[in-house]
Amino acid sequence: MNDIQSQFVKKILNGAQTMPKEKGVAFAPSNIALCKYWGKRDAALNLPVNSSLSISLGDLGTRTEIRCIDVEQASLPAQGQAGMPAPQGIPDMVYLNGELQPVNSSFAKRISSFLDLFRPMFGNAHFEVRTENTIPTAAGLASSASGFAALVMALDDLAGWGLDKKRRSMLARLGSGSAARSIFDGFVQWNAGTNPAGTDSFAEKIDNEWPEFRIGILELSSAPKPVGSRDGMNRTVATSELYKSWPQQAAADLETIRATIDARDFALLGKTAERNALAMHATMLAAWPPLIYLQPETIEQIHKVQRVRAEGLEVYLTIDAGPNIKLLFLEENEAAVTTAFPGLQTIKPFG
Ligand code: 2P0
Repeated sequence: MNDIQSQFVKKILNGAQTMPKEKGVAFAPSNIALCKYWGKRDAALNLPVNSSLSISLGDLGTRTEIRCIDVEQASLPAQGQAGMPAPQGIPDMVYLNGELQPVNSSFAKRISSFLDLFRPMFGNAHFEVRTENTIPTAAGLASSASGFAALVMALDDLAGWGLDKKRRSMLARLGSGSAARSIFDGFVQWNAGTNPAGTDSFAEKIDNEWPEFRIGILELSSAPKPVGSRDGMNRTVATSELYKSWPQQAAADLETIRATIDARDFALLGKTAERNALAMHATMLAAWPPLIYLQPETIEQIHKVQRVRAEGLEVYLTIDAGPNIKLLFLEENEAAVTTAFPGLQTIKPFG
């Protein structure tokens, strides 16, 4: 974490008083983008090239508890430098689904590094973080989105800052871009913004519920990804000729999807979301070295979705930076879709 990020956090907190209670607790949902975020225009502030639109997954997400564990040592002057990394020897204690994560694990390091940005407000304390994912880990759903959203909300609860959702969204964005969207339920739009300072890049709720909306998770592979999405998007932006057309397509798709939510036009929503996801994968395929998240099973299921749709079943798909497929359909077709795709895990985003 760096100075630019520390300054940004200070600006967003805007002098809010930190009055730590015993622990902070929060839950944030996972989300699936219908119009994808792919590419950064600023790595330090995690600012996206394009705006994105997602749907949050109700009670599937991350629950986080956080408490300070070394308040006494924290007041020692040697540790009093704002924005400095955690002092040696007093690590944060990071638990994932009940298991203490090794200090050097990528999971614990990523969380500790994010907490470095907030440590000065807590007298440079260290934290115990307990994170529980209610998303089945094997489902291939990103946990960084709900993870960083829940972490920011839990920190806010611990400190008593009383941040509004816009500020929470901007802080969560620093941890992981898609976390900006996980601050909200239902349909969510993350506006890319244009301000280099990053103060207009945050998510907002789209106030429109669609109770019949269903998402089906088709788990095809739980093997670790060869390239994480952060490196993947950087490589795409740097090397893919096709990426040049992405910002324009994403902007148009977002407008269309937004309108289909208002108009309850599921067919156009599904078609636009599916095309958006495949266009994102096209930019990846055109990168060098090529980024191929799609596995043979993924391709097979893409063809199957096309086939059952041609036979009259209204089902569409979306795919993130991985091999698994998420199906989009309405309640009226739930039985038929489940029959066509055995083993599907169906989610009701609106409860
Ligand atoms: C999305 N993805 O809109 C897109 C679609 C993956 C493909 O947001 O670098 O983990 O932490 O900002 O949020 C995954 O990217 O990336 C993602 P960072 P993040 O859901």
